[in-house]
Amino acid sequence: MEKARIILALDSLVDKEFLREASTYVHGIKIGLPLTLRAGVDGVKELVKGIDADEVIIDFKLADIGSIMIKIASELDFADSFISHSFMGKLGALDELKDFLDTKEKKLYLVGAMSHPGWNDSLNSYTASVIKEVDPYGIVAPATRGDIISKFKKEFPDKVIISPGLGTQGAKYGEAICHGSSFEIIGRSVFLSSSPLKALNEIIEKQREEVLHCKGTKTGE
Ligand code: BMP
Repeated sequence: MEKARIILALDSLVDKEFLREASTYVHGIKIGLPLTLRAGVDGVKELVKGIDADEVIIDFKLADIGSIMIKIASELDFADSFISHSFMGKLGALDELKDFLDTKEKKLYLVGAMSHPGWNDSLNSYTASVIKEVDPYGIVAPATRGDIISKFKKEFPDKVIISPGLGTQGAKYGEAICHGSSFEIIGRSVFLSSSPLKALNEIIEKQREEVLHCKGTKTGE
């Protein structure tokens, strides 16, 4: 069966057996700083070893000068992709990180806009200008505000958009895909459940139904 358009957000320790099975249903997993601080880099490496994810994304939201971001990424060479903020700009920061990741054949995602209520959408024209200059592989845009996803998709039709903010943060499963995202990022709605695999399967079903429903009406392809 085709994998669900989901990236599991791992922000706390999870059971390896659960992850092994869950990874067969979803596109990718996203490793947060809280998990890495708890498990250590070797612990995270061990956790993801042998799982079936197509993409392992490190989400430390890098936000520093280039050489420091490169140092951090170098310590995590088991990952396929890295998420960085975009507000630092290109010269001396994101240009260096992007070049480094390109040489390692790894992907860079830049945060276009965040999902929480306090994000100021007037920053988005600036983040979009940085995204244009840096030309990352993908963009993080909020499931909580579908119109913002649509704007980024319109401006960057070839970029992979990944979107957090579903379930616990309020957005409906499938809604981000319907607005143009490639993958929905989901964490607590799975991991805080007493039965994470059951929760994940229910979410996958809800996402499929919503995307089926919006196909042809928005950008649910
Ligand atoms: P949850 O489904 O538990 O709300 O997790 C969302 C995940 O997406 C977290 O790992 C968080 O760091 C990340 N995230 C977010 O919630 N909002 C953003 O704007 C950007 C993120 O990366």
